[in-house]
Amino acid sequence: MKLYYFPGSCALAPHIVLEWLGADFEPERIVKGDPDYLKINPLGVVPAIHYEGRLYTQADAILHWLSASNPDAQLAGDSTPESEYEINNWMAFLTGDLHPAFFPFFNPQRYTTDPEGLDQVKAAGEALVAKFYDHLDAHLANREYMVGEKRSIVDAYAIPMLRWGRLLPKPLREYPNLNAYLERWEQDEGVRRAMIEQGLVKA
Ligand SMILES: N[C@@H](CCC(=O)N[C@@H](CS)C(=O)NCC(=O)O)C(=O)O
Repeated sequence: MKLYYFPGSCALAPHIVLEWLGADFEPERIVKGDPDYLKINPLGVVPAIHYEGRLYTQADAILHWLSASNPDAQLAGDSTPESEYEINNWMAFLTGDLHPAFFPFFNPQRYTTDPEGLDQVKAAGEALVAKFYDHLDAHLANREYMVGEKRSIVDAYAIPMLRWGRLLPKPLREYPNLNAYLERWEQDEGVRRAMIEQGLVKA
């Protein structure tokens, strides 16, 4: 199994889950726009996993697939309709609302043809992230996990989404619950192994 990633990207989420599962896999670092990678994944984005002749893409689908392939680990709730809803609800929020809210900040040139307008696009992205961070910060008050009482694929995906917050002008510590949650998870053994492998922290 090969995991394609850019360091610190949303591919950190499946990387963490693979570490939690103790999976036998090889992380492969990609350079954005690499023509060889475009032959493998024409969209050029990560994460992607190559396994038994097939390419698996889309973080949400990959995380559910990893969890379903390793049911004993119970990384996607307890299979009740209520827990399924909670997992899917938060995955949709993180992958469909929060992640894209960062795009205008990271890649403002994709959102305007006016070179003078780049700062305004970035500011609009920051405002959107702030709205979603407020929502998450309220959710995480007095909670150890994003969903229920044990770790799940939602925690794995929340971690890179909160690490990105450190790149924004507004300090992450202004969201006390997000900051505490992230600092706690960054001490987790599997999370640390994934971050070390991606070169994000020192061993
Ligand atoms: N919908 C995709 C989005 C993947 C995505 O945008 N990944 C980012 C890294 S976090 C990426 O590869 N960006 C490179 C680019 O947009 O060129 C998913 O959830 O997997």
